[in-house]
Amino acid sequence: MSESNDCLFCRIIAGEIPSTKVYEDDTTYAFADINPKAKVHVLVVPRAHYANVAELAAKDPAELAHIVKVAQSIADEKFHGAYRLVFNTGLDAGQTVFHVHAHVLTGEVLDE
Ligand code: DGP
Repeated sequence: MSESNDCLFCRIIAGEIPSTKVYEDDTTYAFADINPKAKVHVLVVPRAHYANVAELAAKDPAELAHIVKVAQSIADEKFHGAYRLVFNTGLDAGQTVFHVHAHVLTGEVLDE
């Protein structure tokens, strides 16, 4: 089975599984988290498959910087530029989908 058949987020990026799009460009896709932990909870992902943020940083640091820029622009639009950016990395840290994704939490004042 190919990576995109195996990987939930590859299938979302390919449009095989529906999602609520927030932003897209040639390299990056952003969509609403199915289980929001804040008023606005967006997942920002590279279209290319990397398992986690460390792999992305090593192989395509420009894309990692771009993901931060996309997160910033979402927060600029939704909540005067304030946001929390989380990359869960590893099963024991709560990573459940092994296609790197930035959680962007914004839209309201966040608890610590
Ligand atoms: P993590 O635990 O860091 O791997 O985050 C995975 C996130 O993905 C979690 O917050 C829920 C979200 N998620 C899982 N399945 C789907 C889905 O089918 N659609 C959407 N929009 N989000 C999903």
